[in-house]
Amino acid sequence: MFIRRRPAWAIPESQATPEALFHRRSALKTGGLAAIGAALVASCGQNDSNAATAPAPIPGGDPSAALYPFKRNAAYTISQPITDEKASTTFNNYYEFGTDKGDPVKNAQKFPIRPWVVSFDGMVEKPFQADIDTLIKAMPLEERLYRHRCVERWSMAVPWSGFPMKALVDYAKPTSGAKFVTMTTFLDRTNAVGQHQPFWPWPYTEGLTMAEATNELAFMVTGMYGHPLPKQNGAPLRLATPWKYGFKSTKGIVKFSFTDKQPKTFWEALAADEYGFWANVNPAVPHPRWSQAQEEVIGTGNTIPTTIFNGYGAQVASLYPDLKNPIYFR
Ligand SMILES: Nc1nc2c(c(=O)[nH]1)N[C@H]1C(S)=C(S)[C@@H](COP(=O)(O)O)O[C@H]1N2
Ligand SMILES: [Mo]
Repeated sequence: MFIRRRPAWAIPESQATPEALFHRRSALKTGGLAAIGAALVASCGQNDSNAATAPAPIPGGDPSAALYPFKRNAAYTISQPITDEKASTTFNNYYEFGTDKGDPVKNAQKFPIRPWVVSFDGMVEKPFQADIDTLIKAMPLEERLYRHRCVERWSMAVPWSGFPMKALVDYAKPTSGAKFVTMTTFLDRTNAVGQHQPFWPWPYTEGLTMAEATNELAFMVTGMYGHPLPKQNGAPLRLATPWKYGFKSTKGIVKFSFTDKQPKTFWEALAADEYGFWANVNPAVPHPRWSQAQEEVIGTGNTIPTTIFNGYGAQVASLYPDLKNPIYFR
């Protein structure tokens, strides 16, 4: 038995009105790592044979499955152990499927991920759509080991399969005026229980500058641990930007829009003072409600110090002209 508690940044459904969000923060100061720990223990205790967690089969099988595993790119490695797959696939943030860490693995399995069409629009030579399997086959596929740091102070280390976002940007052919790319998650109120919650600004959106999106580290993810992504981890297409807090890593992407205006993101629309557009990891810039100096490595119970840009400063620090400006770090 355990007591289900919300992470500090989440709110119970009953309080989930914009008014509640902005006026009841003082009631939300409890929780934090204790809640994360409880959720992890709970989710890891789930029974594998639970029918609710058995993935809905794709008719004819996952057309991309035979492409795995992708060849590992040795340039992207890490010094810490890879997180146990059981931990990283049962302890998730994917609010489309519920706000508790164990909700996505339970609630996402019936969600259909084929057919899956990805749209490219806005400031591109010509708007177009691509079937996910056509897109995957057109991309330079590889595996990378990356660290992932959530704004809630937990982290993991994962072998992602996918392709550089730079290759996707080239495929989209943005025009020279494009300065940002917005990623949009699916909207499916029938199959995503979290999207029944009407006050949140669905669909989930996130954005990057073109310089960020074409940085060598920005990675489009289609799989993990050498096979296609589990639904709870954002199948069939998600982002990994390992120098930024995890909420930038949009899951279940259906659209890339190119624009010359900085997009307003899902979390910015909800709480701009807490979850900004830039969201680069920095242990020296606390979240308004908690320190970011440390992180708990899921599946281990260990707490380790957080590092600037999550350890990826060599690749990305030059993207940010003023490293003293706290706006880049929330
Ligand atoms: N569409 C969508 N993408 C999302 C989220 C979400 O709720 N919806 N949560 C984000 C957050 S806060 C984190 S930490 C990561 C979690 O990825 P994981 O469950 O694979 O660890 O997904 C990110 N992408
Ligand atoms: Mo997160």
